[in-house]
Amino acid sequence: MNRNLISLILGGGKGTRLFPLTRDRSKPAVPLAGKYRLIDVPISNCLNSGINRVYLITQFNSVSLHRHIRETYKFDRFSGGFVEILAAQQAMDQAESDWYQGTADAVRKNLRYIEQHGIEHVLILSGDQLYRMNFDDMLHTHRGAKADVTIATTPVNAAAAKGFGIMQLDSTGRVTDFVEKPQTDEQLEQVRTDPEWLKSFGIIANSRDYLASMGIYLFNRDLLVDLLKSTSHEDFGKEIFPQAISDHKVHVHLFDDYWEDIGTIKAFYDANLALAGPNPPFEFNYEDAPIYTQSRYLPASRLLGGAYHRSLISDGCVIEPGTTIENSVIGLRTHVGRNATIRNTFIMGADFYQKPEHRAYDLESNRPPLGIGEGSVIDGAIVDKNCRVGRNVHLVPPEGDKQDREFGPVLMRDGILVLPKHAELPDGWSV
Ligand code: ADQ
Ligand code: ADP
Repeated sequence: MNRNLISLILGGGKGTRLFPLTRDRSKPAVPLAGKYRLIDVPISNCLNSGINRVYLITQFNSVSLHRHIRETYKFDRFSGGFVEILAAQQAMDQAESDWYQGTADAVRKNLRYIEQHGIEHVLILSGDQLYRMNFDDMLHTHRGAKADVTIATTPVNAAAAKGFGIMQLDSTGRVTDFVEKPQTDEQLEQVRTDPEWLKSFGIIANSRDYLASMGIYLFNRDLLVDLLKSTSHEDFGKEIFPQAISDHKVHVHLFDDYWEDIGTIKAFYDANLALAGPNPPFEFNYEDAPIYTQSRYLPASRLLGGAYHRSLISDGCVIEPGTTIENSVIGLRTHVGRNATIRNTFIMGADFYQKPEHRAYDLESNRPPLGIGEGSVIDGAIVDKNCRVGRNVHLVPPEGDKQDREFGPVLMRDGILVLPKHAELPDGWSV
């Protein structure tokens, strides 16, 4: 275990990009791949890299996040390990209007944890990315270069480059230019990297001529404290790095493997469905570096007959006969009624089981029970937890229409229908 390094995970600002999934919970608690939560990814990467002192900075500490962290990440007292939530809402000296500021500001408000005795390095991570990385390799790069700061970087193409902080390097790998989200052709040209340079590191560029910051930063502790105390910069990408590169040794750690920023509805949806395919770009079950999550005592799922293709079915589900499930992720405790069709959809499942007599009672009183009702068709949607979808409901985005809008309780984002947590759709409901 690395005792001189702490990790800070940035667990989300306003969380508007993942709305409505973040309506009732903080971003790190958003369910992922049927049985995990977003926060399990960076925490598991830390634990698998020998880092067991982890702070999670979040704007608000939802009950679900707190419960998940408490029940999942337990350390014995000899290890010195912890995962601690630092919520802005708990910093009583901050006025409410101060909450939602940038990443550097969020770290600045928690300087007292960073300034603790014995800490040499601080690793700053994002809470909404899907990847597997050994941070020990990054520390090795950092030490080898005698860097003050090391930024993990991955090559991306010109279209993607507009969404990231893009860097230019000298021949030693030191950052000489940092442009946050370059938009114009001139800006892009300014930060393009010669593919030959990448090739010398064994990376085939294939038009990925831009080195993107992955939002993963390794700082020498004293420098980080100094940078945050001596400026009022609010953001690492927009302000801290563009300035720091001239006065300090800012280096990169190259990474060329699966890495997705899943902070938008579209990216989140695509990444989840990609996991259901035959050759998923990301595996949760690496023996030497698994992704951890809460262990639950749930029975195996019951699939009572139907056509199931390229799908993940989580624990504790009951799928009635005659169902079609295709290219979908079905979360914990989902009940799917007879002859329902679910395609290209992420159903997050339920937090609790409903007894048969309660289901019967709901049906008698014309309220859809938990789960997906008989004969319903869902295609191209995210169904959040504890939803009640009635019988013969048609939840399919209108053809050719990509405009963000609302259909009753259902929101359309990037052409994907999102049914928020606890929502109900009566029998026969249609978009
Ligand atoms: P963005 O992802 O656009 O770019 P930002 O919105 O600052 O940057 O978010 C980074 C992470 O910090 C996210 O996980 C976010 O949820 C979290 N976060 C933001 N504000 C926060 C706050 N006040 N408190 C707690 N957490 C907060 C950044 C960099 C780019 C880089 C990309 C890589 O600025 O240079 O390329 O990340 O994804
Ligand atoms: P989310 O995943 O949407 O953030 P929560 O974490 O708040 O949701 O809920 C998950 C846990 O809450 C479950 O493990 C379950 O124990 C409990 N829970 C939530 N709602 C209920 C309920 N209505 N009845 C029983 N338990 C519930």
